[in-house]
Amino acid sequence: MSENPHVTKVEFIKSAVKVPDYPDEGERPEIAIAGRSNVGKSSLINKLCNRRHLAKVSRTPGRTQLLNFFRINDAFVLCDLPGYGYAKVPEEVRRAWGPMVERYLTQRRNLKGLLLLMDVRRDPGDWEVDLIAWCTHHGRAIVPVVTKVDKLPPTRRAAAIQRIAGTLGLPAKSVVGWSAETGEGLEDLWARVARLTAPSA
Ligand SMILES: Nc1nc2c(ncn2[C@@H]2O[C@H](COP(=O)(O)OP(=O)(O)OP(=O)(O)O)[C@@H](O)[C@H]2O)c(=O)[nH]1
Ligand SMILES: [Mg+2]
Repeated sequence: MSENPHVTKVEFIKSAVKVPDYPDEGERPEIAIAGRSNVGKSSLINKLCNRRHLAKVSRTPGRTQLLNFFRINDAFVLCDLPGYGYAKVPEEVRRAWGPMVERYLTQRRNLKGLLLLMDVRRDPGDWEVDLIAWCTHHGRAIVPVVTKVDKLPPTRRAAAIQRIAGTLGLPAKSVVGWSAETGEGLEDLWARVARLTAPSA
């Protein structure tokens, strides 16, 4: 894998479900990675951190079922959230998703914002729109990230991103176009992460 000059140190901290089990990272800023199942959350963490197998990637949607915490450069924390909306996980797991993630989003004190991942080939639905509204209401910053742009020919990417931004009611330039396959969007994403985790943010 090519060098990523932004990353000097990456540590898996722990997995957790309940609030008392979250790692105590004090004031260290944290960013959560949210999105539908299979959208590429774990792949984004791996690419962002320049590690192949840090977060578990799977062709089988619903692989990540816990909150997974990673400490980056001793400076900030990434939290890989379980994917929303995968039908084939057991009913009790599916029912637990909402409360687990909602507790995290409302109670995690050092959470600075969310990367909201959406597949470039899909229209965002109510879930994404509701999550953005919820974050706005609760004062959590959102960075919209359109994933798997390598799946579309370059000539169709801008229009797809424009359409997704339009559905969300956001300016197209607020959306990061991303590919974990090619690394497209890496600099843009790092700039957003740096801004969110800056001491004054
Ligand atoms: N072509 C392409 N495939 C991708 C990209 N990102 C992820 N994938 C593939 O999409 C599948 C799902 O990726 P994951 O990173 O496991 O997705 P996830 O959102 O963490 O999934 P859950 O944990 O199940 O919610 C895997 O087969 C990845 O290789 C991308 O940018 N481009
Ligand atoms: Mg995952």
